[in-house]
Amino acid sequence: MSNPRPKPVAPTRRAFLARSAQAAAALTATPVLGARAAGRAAWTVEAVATQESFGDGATVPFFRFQAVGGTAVRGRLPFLEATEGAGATLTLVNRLAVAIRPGVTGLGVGPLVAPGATRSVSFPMPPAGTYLLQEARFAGVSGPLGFAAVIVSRPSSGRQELWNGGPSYDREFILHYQDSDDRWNAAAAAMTPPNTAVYEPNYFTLNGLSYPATDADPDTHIACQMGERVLLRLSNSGRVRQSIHFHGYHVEVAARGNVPNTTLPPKDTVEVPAGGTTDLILTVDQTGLYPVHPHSLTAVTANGLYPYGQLTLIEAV
Ligand SMILES: [Cu+2]
Repeated sequence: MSNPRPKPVAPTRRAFLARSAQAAAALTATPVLGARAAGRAAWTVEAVATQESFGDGATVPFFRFQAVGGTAVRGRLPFLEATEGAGATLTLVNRLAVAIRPGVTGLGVGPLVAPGATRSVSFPMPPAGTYLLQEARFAGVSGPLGFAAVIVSRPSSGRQELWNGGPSYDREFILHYQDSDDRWNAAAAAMTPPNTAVYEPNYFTLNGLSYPATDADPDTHIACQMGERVLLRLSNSGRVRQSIHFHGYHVEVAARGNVPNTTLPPKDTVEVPAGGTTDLILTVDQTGLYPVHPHSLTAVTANGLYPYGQLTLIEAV
């Protein structure tokens, strides 16, 4: 009541769904072997096995999408962006010993990519918003194992706004949350199926990094200035439903799952469901250094040791 917000201007839900359905049909219908870039965006990522070190001294096997060539990154993860409606071509190089399959949340799945193979899939960029590239063959497991990349579809207006006529912003940060049970990772690294009946996550990453590396990376250390509107694109490919807590500020929930929010008031804790996205606007109304972290304290540890994991800081001057 005390915080009137501009009413979001959005496509109707029907129009949004229709356009998403078109994009989904295109993604599944046009896998192209060895294709050249058909449109304005061409991204190449490799699927690789990695060994990652954590603050408790452990080294844990992970499976990652890794950016190749001119593909952008945020932290350890590829970052894929293009304008809505533009043609996008994703090329996946599979360096693993098992076949995998790329998928984009809300759009569909691409072709199976055999071990050692390279395949491309082309699709029109969906309506402006935040999406996830995931590994779809082992859905439900591959996120905790480390596979993820954020895809941002920019509005055709070319403005710094979430969608045409939507909330505007001065700066943007991509914050992707993943939780992992290292027993699952160890099983997968040994080419055996994880015991999916038991999931007790003990390692937690933000853009593939854990604190203090998150705070050292300018893409997760949220530096901003008094008076700015900062867009935070949160997403989650772990299994834990995250409740991200802000010290110092209340944030506006701009959209959840790319559906504009018209009901929730400004909040200091926001939900990011497993497999979901939540776009926030932080209006910088005070200076200082403020933590941002999941409200579940285990997520701010490395196997119980504090403070590591999915902690980062807002630094407002
Ligand atoms: Cu706190």
